[in-house]
Amino acid sequence: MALLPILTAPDPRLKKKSLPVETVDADVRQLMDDMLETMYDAPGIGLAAPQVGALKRVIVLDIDREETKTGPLFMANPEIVEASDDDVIYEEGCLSVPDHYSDVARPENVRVRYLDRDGKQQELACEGLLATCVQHEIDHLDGVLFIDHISSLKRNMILRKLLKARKEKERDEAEGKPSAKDQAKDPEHAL
Ligand code: GNR
Ligand code: NI
Repeated sequence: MALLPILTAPDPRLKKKSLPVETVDADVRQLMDDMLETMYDAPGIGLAAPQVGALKRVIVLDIDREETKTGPLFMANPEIVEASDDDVIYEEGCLSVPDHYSDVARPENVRVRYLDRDGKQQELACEGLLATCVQHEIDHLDGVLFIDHISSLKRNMILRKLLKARKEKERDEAEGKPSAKDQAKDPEHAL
């Protein structure tokens, strides 16, 4: 198992369409396991392969809610085969759009068909946060981020702030300052 670096917007790899997996082989399973570890570490409730620079149609999810305790889900080539007419609005975030959140409307319930970690075809009826998250992850496989669902004014403001934050982080690192994330993990800097 390994932690993989998560790409952040703007990055051309996050805008690309990912390719279907031919077979769920040992390499794909390794990618799934590394993605799950990376997602738990972040922490997040879903992760798509392009977010770690692998342009393959692979996603992992784990929604830890009373209503939807699914345990970890591994999906290759996920497809929405049915969607409800009714939409629901959730405030979404994304590990590739750190520190920004926006309301996004999506179908409330979806049925997803995919290959599981053993390469077996499965279908899963998704509702609540799981339905939102699986659609957010499949969007990543098509080069779409949640900010592509909001106004261009708000999207451009977020992208501008992300670029500024990246430049400040690069400058701090060049000066040898530790990242905020490393500082948070350092017991010297704990409360
Ligand atoms: O951790 C995540 N939380 C989340 C909250 C609301 C809607 C979607 C998500 S997915 C996100 C992790 C992520 O970026 N997955 O691609
Ligand atoms: Ni995301």
